[in-house]
Amino acid sequence: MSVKLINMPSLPNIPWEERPAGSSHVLWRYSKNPVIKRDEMPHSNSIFNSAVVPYQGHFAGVFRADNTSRVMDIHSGLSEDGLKWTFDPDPIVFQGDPEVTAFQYRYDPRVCWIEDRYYVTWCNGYHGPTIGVGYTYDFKTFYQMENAYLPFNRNGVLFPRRINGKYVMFSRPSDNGHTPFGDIYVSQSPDMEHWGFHRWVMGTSLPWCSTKIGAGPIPIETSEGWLLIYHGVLTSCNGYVYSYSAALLDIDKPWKVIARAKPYLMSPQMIYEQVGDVQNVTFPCAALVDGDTGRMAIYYGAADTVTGLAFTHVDELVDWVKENA
Ligand code: BMA
Repeated sequence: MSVKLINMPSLPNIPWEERPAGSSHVLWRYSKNPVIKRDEMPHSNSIFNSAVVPYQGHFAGVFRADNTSRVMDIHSGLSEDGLKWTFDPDPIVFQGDPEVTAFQYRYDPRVCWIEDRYYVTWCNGYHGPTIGVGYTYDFKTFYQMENAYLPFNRNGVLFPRRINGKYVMFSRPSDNGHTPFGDIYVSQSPDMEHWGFHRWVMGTSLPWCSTKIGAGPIPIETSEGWLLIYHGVLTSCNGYVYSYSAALLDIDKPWKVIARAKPYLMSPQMIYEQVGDVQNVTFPCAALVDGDTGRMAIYYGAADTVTGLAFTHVDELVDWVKENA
Protein backbone atom coordinates (compact mmCIF):
# COMPACT_ATOMS: atom_id res chain seq x y z
CA MET A 1 0.00 0.00 0.00
CA SER A 2 1.33 3.43 -0.90
CA VAL A 3 -1.02 4.98 1.67
CA LYS A 4 -0.19 4.05 5.27
CA LEU A 5 -2.93 3.39 7.79
CA ILE A 6 -2.19 4.81 11.24
CA ASN A 7 -3.37 3.18 14.50
CA MET A 8 -5.48 0.66 12.58
CA PRO A 9 -5.50 -2.88 14.03
CA SER A 10 -5.56 -6.05 11.93
CA LEU A 11 -9.00 -7.28 10.99
CA PRO A 12 -8.37 -10.52 9.08
CA ASN A 13 -12.05 -11.55 9.33
CA ILE A 14 -13.45 -8.32 7.88
CA PRO A 15 -16.56 -9.03 5.77
CA TRP A 16 -15.22 -9.02 2.24
CA GLU A 17 -15.86 -9.72 -1.41
CA GLU A 18 -13.42 -9.02 -4.22
CA ARG A 19 -14.28 -6.39 -6.80
CA PRO A 20 -16.57 -8.06 -9.35
CA ALA A 21 -15.06 -8.96 -12.70
CA GLY A 22 -15.62 -6.18 -15.18
CA SER A 23 -15.99 -3.43 -12.55
CA SER A 24 -13.42 -0.67 -12.42
CA HIS A 25 -15.23 1.53 -9.90
CA VAL A 26 -13.40 2.32 -6.67
CA LEU A 27 -16.37 1.08 -4.61
CA TRP A 28 -18.49 -2.02 -5.15
CA ARG A 29 -21.58 -3.37 -3.42
CA TYR A 30 -21.92 -6.67 -1.57
CA SER A 31 -23.55 -9.17 -3.92
CA LYS A 32 -26.08 -10.22 -1.26
CA ASN A 33 -27.25 -6.73 -0.33
CA PRO A 34 -29.18 -5.73 1.63
CA VAL A 35 -26.97 -7.29 4.29
CA ILE A 36 -29.58 -6.49 6.97
CA LYS A 37 -33.25 -6.68 6.02
CA ARG A 38 -36.00 -4.53 7.46
CA ASP A 39 -37.67 -7.16 9.63
CA GLU A 40 -34.75 -8.87 11.35
CA MET A 41 -35.99 -7.74 14.78
CA PRO A 42 -39.38 -8.92 16.09
CA HIS A 43 -41.07 -5.52 15.76
CA SER A 44 -38.86 -3.68 13.31
CA ASN A 45 -40.28 -1.69 10.44
CA SER A 46 -36.77 -0.91 9.21
CA ILE A 47 -33.09 -1.36 10.22
CA PHE A 48 -30.72 1.12 8.61
CA ASN A 49 -28.19 3.95 9.28
CA SER A 50 -26.31 1.71 11.74
CA ALA A 51 -22.83 1.41 13.25
CA VAL A 52 -20.57 -1.65 13.36
CA VAL A 53 -17.17 -2.11 15.07
CA PRO A 54 -14.70 -4.95 15.68
CA TYR A 55 -15.35 -6.49 19.10
CA GLN A 56 -13.54 -9.35 20.84
CA GLY A 57 -12.41 -10.98 17.61
CA HIS A 58 -15.89 -10.64 16.12
CA PHE A 59 -18.23 -7.69 15.57
CA ALA A 60 -20.66 -5.62 17.59
CA GLY A 61 -22.83 -2.69 16.69
CA VAL A 62 -25.52 -0.18 17.50
CA PHE A 63 -28.41 -0.29 15.06
CA ARG A 64 -31.13 2.14 14.20
CA ALA A 65 -34.46 0.38 14.15
CA ASP A 66 -37.77 2.10 13.67
CA ASN A 67 -40.48 -0.20 15.03
CA THR A 68 -43.93 -0.93 13.71
CA SER A 69 -45.30 1.90 15.86
CA ARG A 70 -42.72 4.03 14.02
CA VAL A 71 -40.80 4.81 17.19
CA MET A 72 -37.14 5.51 16.31
CA ASP A 73 -34.65 3.88 18.69
CA ILE A 74 -31.25 2.16 18.81
CA HIS A 75 -30.44 -1.49 19.62
CA SER A 76 -27.23 -3.41 20.25
CA GLY A 77 -26.23 -6.39 18.13
CA LEU A 78 -23.48 -8.99 17.86
CA SER A 79 -22.13 -10.90 14.88
CA GLU A 80 -19.51 -13.57 14.16
CA ASP A 81 -18.88 -12.41 10.62
CA GLY A 82 -20.29 -8.89 10.29
CA LEU A 83 -23.01 -10.22 7.98
CA LYS A 84 -25.46 -12.24 10.04
CA TRP A 85 -26.52 -10.35 13.19
CA THR A 86 -28.14 -11.23 16.49
CA PHE A 87 -29.96 -8.14 17.70
CA ASP A 88 -31.21 -7.29 21.14
CA PRO A 89 -34.95 -6.99 20.41
CA ASP A 90 -35.23 -4.38 23.18
CA PRO A 91 -33.82 -0.90 22.63
CA ILE A 92 -30.72 0.18 24.55
CA VAL A 93 -31.49 1.45 28.07
CA PHE A 94 -28.97 4.07 29.14
CA GLN A 95 -27.74 4.53 32.69
CA GLY A 96 -27.33 8.17 33.65
CA ASP A 97 -29.06 11.34 34.76
CA PRO A 98 -32.80 10.83 34.10
CA GLU A 99 -33.06 14.43 32.88
CA VAL A 100 -30.75 13.46 30.04
CA THR A 101 -31.69 9.84 29.44
CA ALA A 102 -35.44 10.57 29.15
CA PHE A 103 -36.46 9.13 25.80
CA GLN A 104 -37.91 11.18 22.97
CA TYR A 105 -36.26 9.50 19.96
CA ARG A 106 -32.85 8.16 19.03
CA TYR A 107 -31.47 7.55 15.56
CA ASP A 108 -28.45 7.38 13.25
CA PRO A 109 -25.87 5.99 15.77
CA ARG A 110 -22.12 5.95 15.31
CA VAL A 111 -19.72 3.89 17.47
CA CYS A 112 -16.10 4.88 18.10
CA TRP A 113 -13.41 3.10 20.13
CA ILE A 114 -11.35 5.72 22.00
CA GLU A 115 -8.71 4.71 24.53
CA ASP A 116 -10.65 2.28 26.74
CA ARG A 117 -14.28 2.12 25.66
CA TYR A 118 -16.76 2.30 22.81
CA TYR A 119 -18.41 5.70 22.60
CA VAL A 120 -21.82 5.95 20.97
CA THR A 121 -23.13 9.15 19.44
CA TRP A 122 -26.57 9.50 17.92
CA CYS A 123 -29.22 12.00 16.97
CA ASN A 124 -31.01 12.41 20.30
CA GLY A 125 -34.41 13.99 20.76
CA TYR A 126 -34.12 16.61 23.51
CA HIS A 127 -36.72 19.27 22.67
CA GLY A 128 -35.42 18.96 19.12
CA PRO A 129 -32.64 16.88 17.63
CA THR A 130 -29.17 17.16 19.14
CA ILE A 131 -26.18 14.86 19.63
CA GLY A 132 -26.48 12.25 22.37
CA VAL A 133 -23.22 10.84 23.75
CA GLY A 134 -22.80 7.59 25.66
CA TYR A 135 -20.41 4.72 26.06
CA THR A 136 -20.20 1.00 26.71
CA TYR A 137 -17.50 -1.52 27.49
CA ASP A 138 -19.45 -4.64 26.58
CA PHE A 139 -22.47 -3.76 24.42
CA LYS A 140 -24.69 -4.83 27.32
CA THR A 141 -24.56 -1.89 29.74
CA PHE A 142 -24.65 1.57 28.23
CA TYR A 143 -24.01 4.87 30.01
CA GLN A 144 -25.25 8.22 28.77
CA MET A 145 -23.39 11.50 29.23
CA GLU A 146 -24.55 15.05 28.59
CA ASN A 147 -25.85 15.97 25.15
CA ALA A 148 -22.94 17.50 23.26
CA TYR A 149 -24.79 20.55 21.96
CA LEU A 150 -28.02 22.48 22.18
CA PRO A 151 -30.65 21.57 19.59
CA PHE A 152 -30.62 21.58 16.64
CA ASN A 153 -27.83 19.32 15.49
CA ARG A 154 -27.30 15.96 13.76
CA ASN A 155 -24.55 13.67 12.48
CA GLY A 156 -22.26 13.79 15.52
CA VAL A 157 -19.21 11.69 14.62
CA LEU A 158 -16.19 11.30 16.91
CA PHE A 159 -12.54 11.04 15.89
CA PRO A 160 -10.93 7.80 17.11
CA ARG A 161 -8.25 9.56 19.18
CA ARG A 162 -7.61 12.86 20.89
CA ILE A 163 -5.98 15.53 18.75
CA ASN A 164 -3.66 17.86 20.66
CA GLY A 165 -5.11 16.48 23.89
CA LYS A 166 -8.76 17.13 22.98
CA TYR A 167 -11.60 14.87 21.91
CA VAL A 168 -12.88 15.99 18.53
CA MET A 169 -16.33 15.57 16.99
CA PHE A 170 -17.92 16.44 13.66
CA SER A 171 -21.46 17.74 13.72
CA ARG A 172 -23.97 19.33 11.41
CA PRO A 173 -26.06 22.15 12.91
CA SER A 174 -29.58 21.88 11.56
CA ASP A 175 -33.21 22.69 12.25
CA ASN A 176 -36.18 20.83 13.70
CA GLY A 177 -37.39 19.30 10.43
CA HIS A 178 -36.05 17.88 7.19
CA THR A 179 -33.35 20.53 7.23
CA PRO A 180 -32.82 22.11 3.79
CA PHE A 181 -29.26 23.31 4.61
CA GLY A 182 -26.20 22.15 6.52
CA ASP A 183 -22.41 22.20 6.60
CA ILE A 184 -19.95 20.02 8.51
CA TYR A 185 -18.20 21.51 11.56
CA VAL A 186 -15.75 20.11 14.12
CA SER A 187 -15.76 20.87 17.84
CA GLN A 188 -13.29 19.99 20.59
CA SER A 189 -13.70 18.90 24.21
CA PRO A 190 -11.36 18.23 27.14
CA ASP A 191 -13.79 15.79 28.78
CA MET A 192 -16.38 14.60 26.21
CA GLU A 193 -19.02 16.84 27.83
CA HIS A 194 -18.01 20.46 27.26
CA TRP A 195 -17.71 21.15 23.55
CA GLY A 196 -16.24 24.30 21.98
CA PHE A 197 -13.54 25.64 19.64
CA HIS A 198 -16.04 25.13 16.80
CA ARG A 199 -14.54 25.23 13.33
CA TRP A 200 -16.22 25.03 9.93
CA VAL A 201 -14.92 22.14 7.81
CA MET A 202 -16.82 22.21 4.54
CA GLY A 203 -20.10 23.08 2.89
CA THR A 204 -22.40 22.30 0.02
CA SER A 205 -20.29 23.50 -2.88
CA LEU A 206 -20.67 20.41 -5.10
CA PRO A 207 -23.78 19.69 -7.19
CA TRP A 208 -24.41 16.16 -5.83
CA CYS A 209 -24.52 17.59 -2.27
CA SER A 210 -25.75 21.11 -2.90
CA THR A 211 -28.43 21.02 -0.17
CA LYS A 212 -26.62 19.62 2.91
CA ILE A 213 -23.83 17.31 4.03
CA GLY A 214 -23.02 15.31 7.17
CA ALA A 215 -20.12 13.17 8.39
CA GLY A 216 -20.64 9.42 8.02
CA PRO A 217 -18.35 6.75 9.51
CA ILE A 218 -15.61 7.43 12.08
CA PRO A 219 -12.75 9.09 10.13
CA ILE A 220 -9.79 6.89 9.22
CA GLU A 221 -6.26 8.07 10.01
CA THR A 222 -3.85 7.70 7.08
CA SER A 223 -0.46 9.04 6.04
CA GLU A 224 -2.35 11.36 3.63
CA GLY A 225 -4.68 12.83 6.27
CA TRP A 226 -7.99 11.85 7.89
CA LEU A 227 -10.14 10.02 5.39
CA LEU A 228 -13.71 11.23 5.87
CA ILE A 229 -16.66 9.57 4.18
CA TYR A 230 -19.70 11.83 4.27
CA HIS A 231 -23.21 11.92 2.88
CA GLY A 232 -24.63 14.74 0.87
CA VAL A 233 -28.04 15.68 -0.40
CA LEU A 234 -29.21 17.03 -3.73
CA THR A 235 -32.71 18.45 -4.00
CA SER A 236 -34.27 17.07 -7.17
CA CYS A 237 -37.69 17.99 -8.51
CA ASN A 238 -38.79 14.72 -6.88
CA GLY A 239 -37.26 15.33 -3.44
CA TYR A 240 -33.97 14.69 -1.66
CA VAL A 241 -31.31 12.33 -3.08
CA TYR A 242 -28.74 11.08 -0.51
CA SER A 243 -25.37 10.05 -1.96
CA TYR A 244 -21.94 9.82 -0.33
CA SER A 245 -18.35 10.59 -1.12
CA ALA A 246 -14.99 11.21 0.58
CA ALA A 247 -12.44 13.88 1.50
CA LEU A 248 -9.03 14.11 3.16
CA LEU A 249 -8.56 16.40 6.15
CA ASP A 250 -5.44 17.70 7.89
CA ILE A 251 -4.27 15.41 10.71
CA ASP A 252 -3.68 18.13 13.34
CA LYS A 253 -6.26 20.67 12.15
CA PRO A 254 -9.04 18.48 10.74
CA TRP A 255 -11.10 21.52 9.75
CA LYS A 256 -8.57 22.07 6.94
CA VAL A 257 -9.58 20.17 3.80
CA ILE A 258 -6.64 18.69 1.87
CA ALA A 259 -8.69 17.18 -0.96
CA ARG A 260 -12.39 16.62 -1.65
CA ALA A 261 -13.59 14.44 -4.48
CA LYS A 262 -15.97 16.16 -6.91
CA PRO A 263 -18.05 13.09 -7.85
CA TYR A 264 -20.07 10.97 -5.46
CA LEU A 265 -18.70 7.58 -4.51
CA MET A 266 -22.15 6.00 -4.29
CA SER A 267 -25.59 7.27 -5.15
CA PRO A 268 -28.93 5.42 -4.90
CA GLN A 269 -28.91 3.18 -7.99
CA MET A 270 -30.04 -0.23 -6.74
CA ILE A 271 -33.72 -0.92 -6.22
CA TYR A 272 -33.26 -1.29 -2.41
CA GLU A 273 -31.62 2.18 -2.34
CA GLN A 274 -34.22 3.80 -4.58
CA VAL A 275 -37.38 2.26 -3.15
CA GLY A 276 -38.35 2.01 0.52
CA ASP A 277 -39.80 4.17 3.25
CA VAL A 278 -37.78 7.10 1.96
CA GLN A 279 -36.77 6.86 -1.68
CA ASN A 280 -33.24 7.49 -2.98
CA VAL A 281 -31.13 7.30 0.19
CA THR A 282 -27.63 5.88 0.73
CA PHE A 283 -26.47 6.93 4.20
CA PRO A 284 -23.17 5.52 5.58
CA CYS A 285 -22.65 5.36 9.37
CA ALA A 286 -19.74 2.91 9.78
CA ALA A 287 -16.68 1.46 8.08
CA LEU A 288 -14.52 -1.49 9.07
CA VAL A 289 -10.89 -1.45 7.95
CA ASP A 290 -8.24 -4.17 8.04
CA GLY A 291 -5.00 -2.47 9.13
CA ASP A 292 -2.90 -5.11 7.34
CA THR A 293 -4.42 -5.01 3.87
CA GLY A 294 -6.43 -1.76 3.77
CA ARG A 295 -9.59 -3.64 2.85
CA MET A 296 -12.61 -1.59 3.85
CA ALA A 297 -16.28 -2.48 4.37
CA ILE A 298 -18.78 0.39 4.54
CA TYR A 299 -22.22 -0.08 6.16
CA TYR A 300 -24.87 2.27 4.83
CA GLY A 301 -28.59 2.70 5.28
CA ALA A 302 -30.59 2.23 2.08
CA ALA A 303 -33.91 3.99 1.45
CA ASP A 304 -34.36 4.38 5.25
CA THR A 305 -35.41 0.72 5.24
CA VAL A 306 -32.50 -1.75 5.08
CA THR A 307 -28.71 -1.79 5.51
CA GLY A 308 -26.27 -2.22 2.63
CA LEU A 309 -22.59 -3.11 2.58
CA ALA A 310 -19.97 -1.88 0.10
CA PHE A 311 -16.26 -2.54 -0.29
CA THR A 312 -13.13 -0.68 -1.29
CA HIS A 313 -9.41 -0.51 -0.51
CA VAL A 314 -8.32 2.48 1.59
CA ASP A 315 -5.30 3.22 -0.62
CA GLU A 316 -7.41 3.14 -3.80
CA LEU A 317 -10.00 5.37 -2.18
CA VAL A 318 -7.39 7.90 -1.04
CA ASP A 319 -5.90 7.95 -4.55
CA TRP A 320 -9.39 8.34 -6.02
CA VAL A 321 -10.12 11.33 -3.76
CA LYS A 322 -6.89 13.03 -4.81
CA GLU A 323 -7.33 12.27 -8.50
CA ASN A 324 -10.93 13.52 -8.47
CA ALA A 325 -10.49 16.58 -6.25
C1 BMA B 1 -32.03 12.57 7.51
C2 BMA B 1 -32.01 11.63 8.70
C3 BMA B 1 -31.60 10.25 8.27
C4 BMA B 1 -32.39 9.79 7.07
C5 BMA B 1 -32.40 10.84 5.98
C6 BMA B 1 -33.29 10.46 4.82
O1 BMA B 1 -32.50 13.84 7.88
O2 BMA B 1 -33.30 11.60 9.26
O3 BMA B 1 -31.87 9.37 9.33
O4 BMA B 1 -31.78 8.62 6.54
O5 BMA B 1 -32.86 12.05 6.52
O6 BMA B 1 -34.62 10.35 5.22
